[in-house]
Amino acid sequence: MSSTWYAQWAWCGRQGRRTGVAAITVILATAVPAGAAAPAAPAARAAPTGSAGSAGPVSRAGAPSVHQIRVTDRFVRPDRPARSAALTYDRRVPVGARVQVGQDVRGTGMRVEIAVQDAARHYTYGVHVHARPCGAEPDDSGPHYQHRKDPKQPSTDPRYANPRNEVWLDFTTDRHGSGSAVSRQKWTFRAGEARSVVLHEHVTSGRKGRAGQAGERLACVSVPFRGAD
Ligand SMILES: [Cu+2]
Repeated sequence: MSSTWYAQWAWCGRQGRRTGVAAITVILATAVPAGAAAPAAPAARAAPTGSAGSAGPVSRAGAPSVHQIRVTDRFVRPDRPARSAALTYDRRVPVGARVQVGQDVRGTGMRVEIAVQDAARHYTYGVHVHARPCGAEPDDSGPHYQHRKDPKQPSTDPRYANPRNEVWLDFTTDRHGSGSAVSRQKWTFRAGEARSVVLHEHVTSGRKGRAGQAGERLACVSVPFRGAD
């Protein structure tokens, strides 16, 4: 968990109270060609992640481009989907708890992270990237996103349902109900096939026949994850 990531909480808290709506930041990198006339300093400066909808270059000249997505919101009941990208179906993810999901795509790999505040205390959530957006029903988010798809669905085969072939973000909250997790992969999503992050009721199993299972779906965050270019 980088300090930058936590630093954004101050901003996202203010944003959430003021508007009550999803704050989605999509930052599209524009790589500066070698020898370009543009001065190096602005291109090398970090993108402004502290304001919703801001966009700007985040790559240094010559480095692989970086695409960033941030979704920050507060959980609402599933009958109010217009108010938030984050829906909760169960008291173990309280209405009003804050969530931030981020994706950084760099070259052919990516980093996905989640952070929550004001969730249940000392609680372990099983968390994964799912294929479809959140909906009124917990199952609307569909199956887990898999890099190599298991021909047998639902997938409980640990050769497919594992944290290298799927994005798992299990975490345990502290005494304040805060928690976070990071997943790094050497691949990126297929465009349009990864649409949400689901919080389940317990830690994710890795056992054969139960691999990838983490119990009931307690809450869901819709995220417009980027696919490969
Ligand atoms: Cu899941």
